[in-house]
Amino acid sequence: MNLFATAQLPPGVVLQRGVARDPAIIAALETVIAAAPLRTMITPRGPMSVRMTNCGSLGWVSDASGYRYAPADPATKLPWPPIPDALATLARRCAEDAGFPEFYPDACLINQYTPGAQMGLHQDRDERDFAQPIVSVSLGLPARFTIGGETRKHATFDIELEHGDVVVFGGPARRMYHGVKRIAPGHHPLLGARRLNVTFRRAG
Ligand code: MD6
Ligand code: FE
Repeated sequence: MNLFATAQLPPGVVLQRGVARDPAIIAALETVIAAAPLRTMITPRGPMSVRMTNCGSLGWVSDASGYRYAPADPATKLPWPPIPDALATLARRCAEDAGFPEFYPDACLINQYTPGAQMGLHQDRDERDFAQPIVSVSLGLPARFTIGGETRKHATFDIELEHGDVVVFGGPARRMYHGVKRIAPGHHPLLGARRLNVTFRRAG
């Protein structure tokens, strides 16, 4: 772990650099994407630039009426694929190392960014229990991840997330606004011109 970087982060944000570099993680994600393909989700404010899918008993979905967790893929009406063991184990270990033992995610959101894609400043607040952390894995192209405070007006700062980095958002960080700046063009040896972000949540 990078203690210098970690020391500057707000309380509840734990950065674990390079802990998710095992290629088995990408292989597991590809099985999920094969069963539940990435798709553009619509929000009440328009289409997202990021393509998304899910695994787990609940998945994050959005349409023109708003967003929510749902047990089935709206595209097929089938349950989302299960969270592969390699991914659930990674998430549980990272949460434990950040001070959150017994993290058993039931929702795993996979976001695919290509150059130019971004994610606006948001809070994740549709999960039932904010005492449970969110574990976020970054793969492929690097990203500037913006962290603010509990209101939109709060000052923000950016951290650079690279392939294999994990961020655990827990405790006071759980309600902080955050987002991802436009991904710059580039090529990653394993993922090409894309970034995958995988967030593990206890939603239900
Ligand atoms: C991303 N991440 O890194 C978007 N949310 O592409 C998130 O929105 C996020 O990294 C909650 C907790 C950690 C995160
Ligand atoms: Fe988020």
